[in-house]
Amino acid sequence: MEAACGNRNQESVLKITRRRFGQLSGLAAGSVLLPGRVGAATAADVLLEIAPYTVEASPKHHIRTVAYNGQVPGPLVRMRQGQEQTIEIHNRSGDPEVVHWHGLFLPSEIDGAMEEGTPMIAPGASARYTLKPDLPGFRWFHTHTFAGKNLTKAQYGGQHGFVLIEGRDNPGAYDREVFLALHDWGGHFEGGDDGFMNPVYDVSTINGKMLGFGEPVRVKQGDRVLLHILNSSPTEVHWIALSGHSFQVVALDGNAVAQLRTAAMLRLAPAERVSAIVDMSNPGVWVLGEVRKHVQAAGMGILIEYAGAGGKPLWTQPKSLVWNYRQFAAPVEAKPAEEAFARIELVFDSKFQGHGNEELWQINGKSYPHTDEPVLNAGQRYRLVMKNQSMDDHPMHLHRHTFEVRTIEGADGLRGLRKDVVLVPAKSTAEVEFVANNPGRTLFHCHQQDHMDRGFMMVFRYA
Ligand SMILES: [Cu+2]
Repeated sequence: MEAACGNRNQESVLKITRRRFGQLSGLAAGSVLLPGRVGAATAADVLLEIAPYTVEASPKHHIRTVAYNGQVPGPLVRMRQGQEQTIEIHNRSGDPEVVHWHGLFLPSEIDGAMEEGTPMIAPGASARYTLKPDLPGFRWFHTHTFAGKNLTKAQYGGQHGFVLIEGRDNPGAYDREVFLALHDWGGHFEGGDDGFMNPVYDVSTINGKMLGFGEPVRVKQGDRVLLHILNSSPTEVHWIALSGHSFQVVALDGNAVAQLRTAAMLRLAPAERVSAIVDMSNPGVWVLGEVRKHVQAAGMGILIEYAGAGGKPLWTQPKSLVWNYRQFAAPVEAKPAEEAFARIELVFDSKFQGHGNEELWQINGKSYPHTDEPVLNAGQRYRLVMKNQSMDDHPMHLHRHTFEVRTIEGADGLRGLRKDVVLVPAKSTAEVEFVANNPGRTLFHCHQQDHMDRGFMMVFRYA
């Protein structure tokens, strides 16, 4: 099994010595392996340095941002289930920072959201803690700060990286893994048809590079490649296709799907992950990229190049956008019995504050920090009934827990669709269930940065 990013830097990969399993390994372009303090009695397993960095998306597109370990995306962090990791974070940026471990089940004090009680790391300061990863799968880490009107800060910037938690057994039915992060840059607010202000972007990248400017993903005929795709965009849903190929989706948000399905394209809302196997059985040079032409034209694409193939990269424009969650849910005969649950009703809406003004987002008529704090009883199963009365789709994220999607996109009674982010379509109701199995303050929010900044957050607390 070999891990790589599309634009990997061969030399930096060779320099990596995995002194022990689970150590930070950086595999993206220009990756730097920062050893623990040399000579220190206990070197950290994962060392993150937050510092200013310039992303060279193309020779003409240099983006000044803040990143982890001098690379975008940040280093690939591999951990093993149940094996304790020491994390050390140095903040060499000019702003207080916090690192959220998205999809892990950590104590609130280190989960990485100040709303849960994780301390911010002041400029020039460091943090050090240990964590024990549970449940294998494709997770990620990212900043969890406020951007407001500054569309270079928080998730608009370069602070995101992959986490892969390896299970005790690895089925290994693939030849190699490739990690891809979708991102949008250079945003500014523009008034939409609805009168609301929405961010629009100049540049879109995969692993920090615009289409044609990164290293291709190099494959051989007959390879089975496991793609781990993360949408780290601050606000945008993305649609991804690989011309000449299809995706066998094996996991959503790192959790194995109940039903393996082959898809012509993938849809990823902000913070969602899709893991999919691609059979490399169609030699050539192909584009993996955004299906919508204007987004691909802004740079969101990467080349998949077969050994020995040459010529112009090929892209076939799909005619329509196709995706639904329910195809990956359990087949009817495999559904487990229903369990008792308590309902938590949540109504999402926005408060229009006049043309050209940012709207305020509300849950049950209140904006964070004034939102309700529902109290959870440990061990109880809860159903979040999310009634989205707004005109926007929202990628809703629950920290520190996995939920099961039960109702979405008009489909009811779904089982086996386990996620930590779900895109709730406009003017619809979605329902998810989770077991309150991780006491501590738990943030629930829309993952769209401008929406969370405008109050679309609430905290659950345990009795
Ligand atoms: Cu939202």
